[in-house]
Amino acid sequence: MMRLLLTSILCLPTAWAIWPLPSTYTHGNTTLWIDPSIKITYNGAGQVLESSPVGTQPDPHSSHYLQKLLNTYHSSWSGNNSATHQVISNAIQRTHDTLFGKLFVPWKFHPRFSDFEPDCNNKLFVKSISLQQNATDPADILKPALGGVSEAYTLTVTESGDVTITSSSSIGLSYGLTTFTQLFFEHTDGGAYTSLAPVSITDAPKFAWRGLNVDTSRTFKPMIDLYRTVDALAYSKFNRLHWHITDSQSWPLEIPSMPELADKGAYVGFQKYSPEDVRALQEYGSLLGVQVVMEIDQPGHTSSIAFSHPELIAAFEVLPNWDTYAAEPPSGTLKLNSTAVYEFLEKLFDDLLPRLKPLTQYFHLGGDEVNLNAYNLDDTVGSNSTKILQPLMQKFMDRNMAQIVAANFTPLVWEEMLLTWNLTLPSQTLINSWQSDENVAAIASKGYRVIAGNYNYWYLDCGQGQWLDFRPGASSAQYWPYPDYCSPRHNWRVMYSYDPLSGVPANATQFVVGGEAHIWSEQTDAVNLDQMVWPRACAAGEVLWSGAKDEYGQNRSQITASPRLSEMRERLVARGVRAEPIQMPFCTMNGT
Ligand code: CP6
Repeated sequence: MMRLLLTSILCLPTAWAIWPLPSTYTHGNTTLWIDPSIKITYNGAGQVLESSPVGTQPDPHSSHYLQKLLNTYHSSWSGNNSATHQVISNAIQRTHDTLFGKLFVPWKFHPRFSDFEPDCNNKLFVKSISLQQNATDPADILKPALGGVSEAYTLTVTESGDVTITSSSSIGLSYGLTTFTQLFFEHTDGGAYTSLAPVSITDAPKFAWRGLNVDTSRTFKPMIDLYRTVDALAYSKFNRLHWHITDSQSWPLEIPSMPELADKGAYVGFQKYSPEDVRALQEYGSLLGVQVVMEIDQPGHTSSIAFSHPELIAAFEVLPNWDTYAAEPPSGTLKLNSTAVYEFLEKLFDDLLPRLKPLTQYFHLGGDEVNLNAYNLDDTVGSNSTKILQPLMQKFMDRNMAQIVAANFTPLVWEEMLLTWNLTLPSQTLINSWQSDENVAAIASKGYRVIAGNYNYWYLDCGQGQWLDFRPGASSAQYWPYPDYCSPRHNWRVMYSYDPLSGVPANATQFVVGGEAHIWSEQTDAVNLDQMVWPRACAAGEVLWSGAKDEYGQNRSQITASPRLSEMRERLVARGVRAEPIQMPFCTMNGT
């Protein structure tokens, strides 16, 4: 008896495979099936939408699937005040695709040879799925967070098959549908079922800002890969794509008023992002609740500008001691006291900001890793003294900030601008922290809103790596070959154990608006992007949605998280994201 009990506990198949974990939930063990003829109805804003019938689904692993989605989504985009309806109708279509597309619902991990599947006789089907928006803000897709529209939702599934999702926002309803799809598994005899009815979920995010920072300068990412990343972000309930679009190594961003920037700065002619590409990604993200926040990093991390405007850059490609002047080769920084630089930035932002504005209220001005020594070689400064540089940096950022704020954006900067350079910044500035928990606490204690993402936990490309160079006498500063950037990588457990609130005084936690995982891309391009990001980013995603602590105030259990994350990984793979496994099916099937 004891043995039986123990076996049944140890071998308990994962009953609950929702990722991220909802705030509160209960479920039973009644089986419900779902059929492609199911109608999803929406009755918000005095209008009724109904789901369309399902067509043939292409293979999710081919780019045709995403292409099909993109066509649907882009053709339905209008950007006007029916945006709420666009979000809902796309969410409905997506739910159909997810539940009934080929292999879009994975089979359930289960103890081997166990009788784990419900029998197929007398199937009880989901009868109705009703989306109820209890208040309507037509602009709700633009501000799903930070004092805007709520992302909270409720989901109930009755034992007899009536499903109700409620929210005050379209994105909330969309999240409810996402959660709903995660109740289902594919039966080996065909069809999709859940064995969890009745279900009752009340859910809302812990943090308003849940982001992934993607670097497209070190390596270029084709648009299709960015779309897929946004899709996976939305499915994991992230709401920000921080697009670190330019850096020292390449400038892939087309600026119509200065075409030379990308003509000379992109690695190659076809590795560019056009204004239409940028807009299309914003639109795609908006429909899924993922706001695209663009960063033009400066004044450091800008040497790619020198390919077209050498007169604006100091300390460009100083060989072989680039590391005296920059964090990474090639060195090069915008001159700090130059009218030409000011005019360049003004022209750049005048071109870019009005185009971004309709679909985001944020703009990231960079400000990380500025090396004082570079200004020894800057003919407009000629010094590395903080006393001389600090006021110049204040003036530089004041000018930038004035333009950003005048264009009605909320600015973001990396934490060095506040903590290292002691700049006075507009009080609404969001501070992107990366170096330590102490810094998060310091920023919050100063009363600035902070986005956490300690590099010891949430850098997807990095672990406790070291640079080993076996050439006698060689140093990491030697320009070529540039040593392995950073390895090994943090595993999902490390990411899962990070709490953005760690060390933050109780009276300052409200300033921690969320966090970001980062995929710096020295060694990540489209080929390994999915494997590098997924499913480890989901670990950060759950911390940001559900909080790092469980109901007892302890770090969430990795023991219960691992089978759930394994299931989530299968769901990502099923929708065409090449997420890597976190453990053997053997482990998941044995309930560990
Ligand atoms: N690029 C930029 C980077 C990094 C940062 N900014 C970085 C720094 C340290 C590590 C990893 C990445 N590659 N622009 C820091 C914000 Cl360990």
